[in-house]
Amino acid sequence: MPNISALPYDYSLPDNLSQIALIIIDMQRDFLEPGGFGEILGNDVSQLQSIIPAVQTLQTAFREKGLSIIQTKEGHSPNLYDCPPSKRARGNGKLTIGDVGPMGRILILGEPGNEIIGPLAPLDREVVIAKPGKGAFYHTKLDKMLRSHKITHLIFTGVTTEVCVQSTMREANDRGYECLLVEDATASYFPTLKQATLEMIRAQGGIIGWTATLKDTLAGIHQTETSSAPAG
Ligand code: TIU
Repeated sequence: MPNISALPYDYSLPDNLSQIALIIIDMQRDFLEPGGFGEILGNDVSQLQSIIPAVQTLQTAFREKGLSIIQTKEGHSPNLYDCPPSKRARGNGKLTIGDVGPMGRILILGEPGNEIIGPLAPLDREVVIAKPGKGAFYHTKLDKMLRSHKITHLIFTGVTTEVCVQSTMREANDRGYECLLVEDATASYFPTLKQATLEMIRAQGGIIGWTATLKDTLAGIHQTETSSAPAG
């Protein structure tokens, strides 16, 4: 069985690569560009931009091999029915979710700020899951979609490592998916929190999953071939 060299030990890939999916979490303008929700929360968004080439490299590799790619974006309905008041109150800033900011209404589906950044724009046939929570399984059809395509292995990338990426990985791990986080394809506004998250994921024998470098992930993916149609 092909492996990815990972921590805390090798990550076993399925014999049929159609059972894996690349999960790209929330690479949307709201978090990566000035004027978005990330900056409104007081963060330096340039911290996140360094991973764009690594995520692009994986996106290209998965496209070339015909493998599933699923992107997520955090966003709410314009009438905010899916945004609890407690979430709107977070950040304690002048502007919050639903208010008008420099890129349209903040964290609202369909607004300019809610688009996936240009370099990672999905193809028409690729899936983008809109999620109202930090975790991508909360109030979405992600689990049903993955199971209907017999996907068992999830390769995680995106932002931010300790918030939406970690929340989603924990949800996926509890649902029985084999989860690997690509270390140089995930970022936080706080490098120390990213490092802590990588360590807590792979602690205790991989209690949440595995972490691996981009180079080792690509080497593992290229070891084997796929044989059936992907989800995205
Ligand atoms: N604020 C922060 O670090 N993250 C979020 O609000 N959402 C995601 O992580 N996508």
